[in-house]
Amino acid sequence: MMLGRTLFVSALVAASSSSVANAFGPASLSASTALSSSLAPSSPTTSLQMAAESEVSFSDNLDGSTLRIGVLRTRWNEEHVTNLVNGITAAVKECKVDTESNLFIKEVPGAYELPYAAKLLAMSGTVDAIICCGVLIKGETYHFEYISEAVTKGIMDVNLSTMTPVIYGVLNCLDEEQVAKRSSDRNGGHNHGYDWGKTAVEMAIMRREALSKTGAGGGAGAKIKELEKMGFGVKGGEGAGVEKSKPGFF
Ligand code: RBF
Repeated sequence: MMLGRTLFVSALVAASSSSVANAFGPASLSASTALSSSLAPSSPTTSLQMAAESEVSFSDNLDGSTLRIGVLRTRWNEEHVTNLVNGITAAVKECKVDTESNLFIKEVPGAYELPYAAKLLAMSGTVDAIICCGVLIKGETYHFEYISEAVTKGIMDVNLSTMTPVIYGVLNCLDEEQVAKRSSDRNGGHNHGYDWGKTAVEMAIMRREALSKTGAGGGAGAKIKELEKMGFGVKGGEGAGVEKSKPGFF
């Protein structure tokens, strides 16, 4: 499984680090071929190993020096979420994101509020990718199931309706011990925030490449340009406000 995923990610990174024409052209076919190999049966893994190891690898050459990244984080489960945000910050820093001026971090009360805040931030057109970061822990009632499902669907909706990559940085765990293993590198755990930071940079680069692709058919680039006219993404769109240099809300 790990090898398959690694192949898939390598194929994507190879495609995105080559020319724009390749990134969303025929080269992406080889990525989908690699994906099918990632569905091959895997050897059993213990939950401790799964927590401790990242199951995904990233290119060492992700260049985020011109990217603006938004992080929306909950106050629920504050300590764990802060650890995750620290992981995100370390990862984007490694990718040369200017964390002083190009990393926007905003709190919301709980995970249920994340999709709404993500939509506002995406519509502001001031960020290239968003990470929604929170922790849901199962309690005695059905709240966990309802919130978890709504948030998961809500975040995907914002991805597709705004064409802004919104990274799913929400842990859904049965207890605090499971959270601790996934939000910190301590005690054999792995901070998944680190992977979410790298994912945000990789997807923001992919979006930039799609945006710069022009010509007949247009693909994702044309779709994004259509959204800009409607006021999503500030650059030059009708109904768009003053262009902002800093990432943030309206
Ligand atoms: N928000 C979280 O981010 N994580 C949780 O584990 C969590 N558990 C909740 C459990 C209950 C019983 C309730 C009422 C709310 C919980 N929330 C949690 C808050 C939720 O995401 C949201 O902020 C509130 O429901 C207000 O919309």
